Amino acid sequence: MRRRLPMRCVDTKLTDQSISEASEIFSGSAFKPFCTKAFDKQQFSAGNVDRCNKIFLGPGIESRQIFDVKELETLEQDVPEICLVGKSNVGKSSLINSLLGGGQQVAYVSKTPGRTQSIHLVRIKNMLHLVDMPGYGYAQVSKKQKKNLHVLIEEYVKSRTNEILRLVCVLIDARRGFSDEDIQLMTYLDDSVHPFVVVLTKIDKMEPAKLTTLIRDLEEKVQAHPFCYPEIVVTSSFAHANLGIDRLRTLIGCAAELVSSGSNLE
Ligand SMILES: Nc1nc2c(ncn2[C@@H]2O[C@H](COP(=O)(O)OP(=O)(O)OP(=O)(O)O)[C@@H](O)[C@H]2O)c(=O)[nH]1
Ligand SMILES: [Mg+2]
Repeated sequence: MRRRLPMRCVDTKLTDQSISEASEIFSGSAFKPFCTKAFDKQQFSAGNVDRCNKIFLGPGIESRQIFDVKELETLEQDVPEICLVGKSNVGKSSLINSLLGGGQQVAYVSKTPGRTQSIHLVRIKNMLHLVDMPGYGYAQVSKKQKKNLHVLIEEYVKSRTNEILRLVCVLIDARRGFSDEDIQLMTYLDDSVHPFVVVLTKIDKMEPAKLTTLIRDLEEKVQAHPFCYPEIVVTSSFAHANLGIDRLRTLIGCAAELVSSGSNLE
């Protein structure tokens, strides 16, 4: 099984203690320890935010394109990966540029939906890979192209253990909410035991009252997904507004274990 479980259970015998430990693992609270741990308030301490900002900013950024499922085998698996997925035009490439400080267009941003047709791998200081996936749900592409996009995303996720792929960011346009394809993808991530987080984009286009209602609604909906983090991350990459960018950098840093996420680990 790909999900990380406490190793101490492997070689214990059927004592009261081992039975109790085993029931704890399979009970609700321990079922998604990794997901809940990432929302420990301690992780957003000023020190952690500062450390994570430093990881994303400055030199040491390399990028490369992957055009074919077969090329997936050639992807280095020496550093943790964080992948960004979502509908076409939701703002995946813009968010990557914002995470990297917004000073350069590392990921290609376009007004034309469906522009990113390949996997774009961004290597940060030999510590982390950000993976920009092609967007799904664009009506103007052929059925065959649509299928190929889904195959590419699923093959990528399937090829990654969650030791490597630490977190999938499912981007949702704040003005649109969940589409059927988003839900389908989230169900796929649950089934393939990959932790994910819902990241709202373009919140600069939303009225604050509507945003609050939307967040409440989405937080209720994600409860049906055992591998989804319970908190929605809200962002804007618009005109260097950089809303939520520090928080997302910190969440990514913790999921990739580049900084500690627990109060007792620091
Ligand atoms: N107002 C606003 N516009 C944004 C934001 N993020 C992205 N955009 C705009 O949305 C459009 C699409 O952005 P991209 O980053 O290329 O979106 P994408 O998800 O990578 O698109 P594909 O690669 O085609 O799937 C561009 O015109 C961006 O300028 C945001 O936070 N606020
Ligand atoms: Mg893109």
